[in-house]
Amino acid sequence: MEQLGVGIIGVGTIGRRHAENVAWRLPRARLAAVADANPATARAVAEALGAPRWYASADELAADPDVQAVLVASSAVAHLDGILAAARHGKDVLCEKPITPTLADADRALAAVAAAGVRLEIGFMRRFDPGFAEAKARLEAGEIGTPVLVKATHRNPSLPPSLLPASGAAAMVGGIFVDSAIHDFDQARWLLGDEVVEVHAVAAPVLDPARPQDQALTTLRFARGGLAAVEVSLTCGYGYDVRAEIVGTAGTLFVGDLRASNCGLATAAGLSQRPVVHWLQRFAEAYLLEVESWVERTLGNQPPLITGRDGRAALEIATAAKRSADEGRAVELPPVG
Ligand code: ISE
Repeated sequence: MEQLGVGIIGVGTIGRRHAENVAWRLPRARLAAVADANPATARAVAEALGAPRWYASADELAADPDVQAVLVASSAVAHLDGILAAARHGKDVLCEKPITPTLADADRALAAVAAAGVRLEIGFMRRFDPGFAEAKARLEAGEIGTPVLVKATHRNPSLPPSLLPASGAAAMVGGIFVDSAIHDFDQARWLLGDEVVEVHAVAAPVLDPARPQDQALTTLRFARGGLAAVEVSLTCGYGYDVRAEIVGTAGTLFVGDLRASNCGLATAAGLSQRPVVHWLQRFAEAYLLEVESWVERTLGNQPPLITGRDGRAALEIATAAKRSADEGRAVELPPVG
């Protein structure tokens, strides 16, 4: 059976999950190598998962002849380096969101990918979540008439490590919008099949002015008149809560379930169920399906499903939301060429 030799750059939280999926759960892929800025981490993951080689740099991994395709899962500030390394060595690449923290770097990445003639896929895993994928299919089948409004709820129990000052997130210029809300922005764009023309956002570090913004509300207006309302909270405390409603002229589709399983508890004190507490838990199947799709499309020489242009579009919305929140005004986006 033909297998794709996959090299993974960045084997922290999400990169480790991708490496496990490639090593254990995807027969058409093999873990050819891993790289991490922390060599000890790269070595430990390689040894734990049976990867034959490990590296301390993106370029060394991308140069490895057994690495046929590169998965970039490093911190967002290192995504450009990973994409450029893959392009330099002629390797197709799947890059986690955001494509890069800034639009200028996104344009550099897209130019390098185009010049090298390699394929760039962006890791918006929600599109592979069975619930969201069903909603998209039923929406396209006309079950709710014309979709006109998307309402997104996206709550983390606490501030993600990628936004903590110690993580070097100072370079994450978009904060809550580029790191977190970007999923909801891509989701709304994908579900409505339309481009955003206006963004209006408010955000606040509600708990402590010295901390990064941890609450944000964003309104999106689309070219054909559709709207989206996106709520992101990074301090909800109770679990990891991602839900959406897609309102159409003939009905509404609902997506999302906070329950970790269908096991509940009933006592004299009342009813209770355990919530989902982490995005790896909530989107475990989506992450596996996302990489499986990328492996199959790469082996089949097919174009990316979620393109670099999709990645840039979501980043443009997130960047505009950050600007809107900072400047206290709506921000218009240039028409899509
Ligand atoms: C994290 O990087 C993710 O991608 C999660 O889906 C999101 O909920 C979280 O806020 C981000 O930090």
